[in-house]
Amino acid sequence: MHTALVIEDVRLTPILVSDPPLLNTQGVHQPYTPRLIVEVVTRGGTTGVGETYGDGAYVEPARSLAEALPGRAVTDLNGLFALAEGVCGDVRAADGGGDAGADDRVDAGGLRGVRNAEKIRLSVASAFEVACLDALGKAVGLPVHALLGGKVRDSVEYSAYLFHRWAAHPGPGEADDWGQALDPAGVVAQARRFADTYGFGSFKLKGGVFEPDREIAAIRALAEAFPGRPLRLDPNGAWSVPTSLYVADQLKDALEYLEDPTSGTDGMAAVSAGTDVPLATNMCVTTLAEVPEAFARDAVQIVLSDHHYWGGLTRTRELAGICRTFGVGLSMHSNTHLGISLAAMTHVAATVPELAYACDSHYPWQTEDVITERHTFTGGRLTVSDAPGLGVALDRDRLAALHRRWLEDDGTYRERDDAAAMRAADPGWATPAVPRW
Ligand code: GKR
Ligand code: MG
Repeated sequence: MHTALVIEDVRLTPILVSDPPLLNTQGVHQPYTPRLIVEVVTRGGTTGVGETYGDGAYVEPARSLAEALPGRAVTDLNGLFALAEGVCGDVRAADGGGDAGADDRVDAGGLRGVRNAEKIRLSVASAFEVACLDALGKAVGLPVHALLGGKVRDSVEYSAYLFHRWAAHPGPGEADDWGQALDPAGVVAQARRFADTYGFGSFKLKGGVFEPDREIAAIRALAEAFPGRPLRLDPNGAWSVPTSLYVADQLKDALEYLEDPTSGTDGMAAVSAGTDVPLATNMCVTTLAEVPEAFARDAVQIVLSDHHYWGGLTRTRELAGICRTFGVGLSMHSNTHLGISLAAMTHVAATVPELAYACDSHYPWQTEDVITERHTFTGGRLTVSDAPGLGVALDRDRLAALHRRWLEDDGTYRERDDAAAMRAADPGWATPAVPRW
């Protein structure tokens, strides 16, 4: 083994990142959201970085993996996943006391599909995999995309991620300068600012917030304001099959795809059978176990991969191969994330030939970061970095400040809970059952 590539130390830094009041079907984003930053330090003195979800269910198994990793090589990615399976085996214990029903739970209140032990383990291991690839790339002087087989494009297209939103979180605190967007005019104004500032040419609206006709009107207003531009609507499974078919029919001339209109494979298959509007998902198919049935029943036409929960960059490429085999499209999902994950998304997206849709990214909503130079979208695209590794550097002062915020938090924000945030404005709010409409 090349000793310079052996892992000497692993550092974990849980942080809280500020987040604007973006609405979804579960409630509203909290003022702060948890993320976990992983650093892998080699004997050769190279540090690689990774990032993943930061709720307790992820941080606890990450600690076990961090302890077990020293002594292994950053090249041993297969060994990393085997190790994760061994040392993070008991993730259910970290996920609510070993409840046997944990496999049936949904993630983030129902926004990210099934929540099971394997998915949590992969989401944890993904940050270590990205950190190993970053360290390896830096050590040998190659960008991460080269370690994944080489880029097939020099830039990656992203879409504007539009949200209905409030002007500010309830209570004291500073508001950003976006203002509220609670109707079609507000959504169009937000889209215009995204287009003017970042050059985005396609638009995704987070739906499931208001009754479907109001969201249909928002998409119609976008279609009028941006004729011919790809538009997507994602209610996170909030609609029944008949409602989904109604929306699909109303918007069939306007939508590039409809994302997770309804919950579950049965529902998605029924919607798919009743419309020609393609269906995309980051909820119905989020694990390999869900692939065979969903693909056999043509329940989804596009999988929105999230390298965190699919287990990293090499496994995202395996998913791309599976999608290619079955003629299913591939694009990329995003949850609140920082610049390390955006760099990782861009490297892997650059290596997948069939990626034919602009990827999602929450990044423009995140004004805080842990890297020294924020990514800049130009013409709606990010240039693929050819610098060694991911091409990002940690800003240690920022990292320390965001970690301090996590340390000082009384537990209110250490778990993402959009329904709890909604209760700050509406004390009677309960997590809505699906279908809502
Ligand atoms: O940030 O509110 C949100 C989104 O709803 C997010 O949680 C989802 O996981 O971005 C995701 C999606 O596309 O469904
Ligand atoms: Mg989605």
